[in-house]
Amino acid sequence: MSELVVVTYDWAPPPPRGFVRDLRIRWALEEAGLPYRVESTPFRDREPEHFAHQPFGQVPWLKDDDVSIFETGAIMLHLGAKSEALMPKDARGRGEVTEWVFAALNSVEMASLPWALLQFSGDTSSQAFQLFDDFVKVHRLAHLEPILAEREWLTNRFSVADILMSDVLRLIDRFDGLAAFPACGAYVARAIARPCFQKALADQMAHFAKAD
Ligand SMILES: N[C@@H](CCC(=O)N[C@@H](CS)C(=O)NCC(=O)O)C(=O)O
Repeated sequence: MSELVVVTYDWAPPPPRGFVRDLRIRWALEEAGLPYRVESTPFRDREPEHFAHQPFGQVPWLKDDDVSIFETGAIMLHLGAKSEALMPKDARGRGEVTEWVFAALNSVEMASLPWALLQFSGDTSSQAFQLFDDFVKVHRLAHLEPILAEREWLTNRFSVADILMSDVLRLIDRFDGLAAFPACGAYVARAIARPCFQKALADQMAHFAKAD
């Protein structure tokens, strides 16, 4: 069996803890029951070695023996191919999961991330915030809501798509953005009630706390 290593920062300031994206990878690996270890890279002084693995100096990346992969979406697809707990093997099932992986990152997170950053900086009265608020709520959550009202998971079973979508929605929820979308809120609650999410979260919190 190959050696799987999740690389994240050695430390992070308190606000993003619990939301640093290595959590997505830890969660998937826990769901798959694949053994892995976690390595640290400096948060403050990012070395050339870091940029060689992640061109923007971000985290996480995954090492799978001599393969190194960055971008959480790409890592999820890589892990999905290793475990049916994360991604079905049949072409239809794989296609459905893959489209929701991209929807989570490319259709929802592309708007929710600037929305959350503006929330975080307290800039909620600007025109820019109004633009992203409409984008997230009117053009994304309002469409996701009836879908999630009828389904437990995005496809007919839990998959990497749910890890990504629920993590994306979790950040919106952090700033109360799901208040008018109860099915989205219930979906996040279902996802984070999973023991594998709870373990991943506790492990990430302990990892950063250790470096304080
Ligand atoms: N699209 C990337 C985003 C990675 C990302 O935003 N990582 C954050 C931590 S969650 C980071 O490293 N931020 C520090 C920085 O951008 O300098 C992915 O999904 O892997």
